[in-house]
Amino acid sequence: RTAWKGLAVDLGASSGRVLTGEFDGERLNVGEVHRFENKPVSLLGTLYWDLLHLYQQVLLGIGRVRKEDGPIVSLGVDSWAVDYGLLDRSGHLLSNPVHYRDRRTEGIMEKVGRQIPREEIFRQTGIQFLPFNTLCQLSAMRETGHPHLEQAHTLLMIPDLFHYFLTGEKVTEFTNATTTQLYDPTRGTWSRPLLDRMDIPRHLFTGIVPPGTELGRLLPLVSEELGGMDFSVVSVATHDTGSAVAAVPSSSDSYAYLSCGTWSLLGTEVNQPVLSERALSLNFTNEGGVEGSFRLLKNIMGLWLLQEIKREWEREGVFYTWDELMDETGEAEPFTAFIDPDDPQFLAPGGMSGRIRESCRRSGQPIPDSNGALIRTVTESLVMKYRWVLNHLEELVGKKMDVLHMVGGGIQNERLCQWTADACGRPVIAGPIESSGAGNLIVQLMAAKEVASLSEGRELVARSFPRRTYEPSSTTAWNEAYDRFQKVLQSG
Ligand code: ADP
Ligand code: LRH
Repeated sequence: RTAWKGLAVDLGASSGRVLTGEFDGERLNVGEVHRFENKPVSLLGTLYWDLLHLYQQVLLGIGRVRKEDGPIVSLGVDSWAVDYGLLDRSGHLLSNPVHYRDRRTEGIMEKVGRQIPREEIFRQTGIQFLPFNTLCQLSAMRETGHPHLEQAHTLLMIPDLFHYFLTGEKVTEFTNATTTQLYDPTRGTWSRPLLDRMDIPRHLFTGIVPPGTELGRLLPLVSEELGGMDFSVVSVATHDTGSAVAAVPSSSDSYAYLSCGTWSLLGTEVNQPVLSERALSLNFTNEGGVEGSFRLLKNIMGLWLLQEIKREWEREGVFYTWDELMDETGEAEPFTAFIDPDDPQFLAPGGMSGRIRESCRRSGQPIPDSNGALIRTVTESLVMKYRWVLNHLEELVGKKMDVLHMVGGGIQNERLCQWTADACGRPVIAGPIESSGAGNLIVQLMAAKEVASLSEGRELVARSFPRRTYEPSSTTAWNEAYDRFQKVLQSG
């Protein structure tokens, strides 16, 4: 049969990619046509996403698709959550979107909490408290009297912004809408009480569409720029984590997932948001997923910490491949010092190795004295945090998870996968690497009625992508060190 062919644009915090997906009724064959760096730009003290660069690279990628391989049915864009662009009345972008790591939100979460009790915000939204949630970003704009808040007519999340550039349609897709901490999943609408009390204009917010909604065809100008290409644009699960979890190849209902890229997102799927006091005090989140499911999970600082150290060393002229970087840990003693990877001081870019060493010094632990020791401290701490979150997830849902599915670029780090299995004391199944891209394509296939349901889509992923299982070993050593890690968490 003629293969269905679609395009997935997956914009990650460290790189963007344009992927082709071909489905022949049996397997999904994913190919990478273009990958490009996503480097934020610091300008006059504000950290921006370089949106026009990203748009240009997306078009470049689409243009590289070989026309002779058959027509493209559809395209969908997914990206990181929480960030947005503001459009004026005539639909023009008011400014480059500000990066969630920009310092404008420092102290804002606490101020919001003084205006509206955390319990109330959590009851209404089910979303964890992170300083960069859209709620905090808009509150920061209000706090500083940013003129764009008054001038803006429409707010679009990053992937919705791309869909708008391609089709002219202004809508907000459900999975990403939930990450704003301004959406009420119980009522299925934007939370008017929260918007009003934070003095955020209601009119900024568009209608919400479920993942799999067809938005229309390319604008004539875009089609022209692409040499006459024409296809439909589908609003997929636009939150990259939503797409990644849609591609977790599991059939069991007692598994946890760990989406491993710039961020590490560890959780499970639930039918209803978990809004208990315990979920609030542990700061778990309930993000919207495909087929009305929710992702009960926690953000963990993730490979960002290693990315930043690697970048710092590159600036000093020391270049490592990811394998070489991890090999350095072989030279260092295990479990000498821990950090809490989620200490907010690690959120902003720059000077990461100094901040990590200082954190060890302050908590009275040995200061990592070599590159290997530093990488070991960071990676072991990250993996210990995985264990901590997994244990608390199990407590929240009241069941033990048999396996941990790891997906995303980070699974190319074999040591990370093995240590995760060791620390968590259970098998890790790693794959696929391009999970967000695969999930993006699965939702397009569901929209095209080529795939009937998410569970069928997951079976397709299981058939189509290689997976590797890591069995836990040397668990005793990790168990012994875990107490010390927890003490470091408590002392923070
Ligand atoms: P994002 O979508 O957030 O940009 P990715 O899913 O692309 O992130 O994952 C990026 C991370 O994957 C990098 O920070 C790095 O830690 C890891 N990674 C990428 N390539 C390799 C590799 N060849 N070996 C080991 N790890 C890798
Ligand atoms: C991962 C991610 C995550 C969000 C963060 C801002 O890319 O979307 O789910 O919390 O970026």
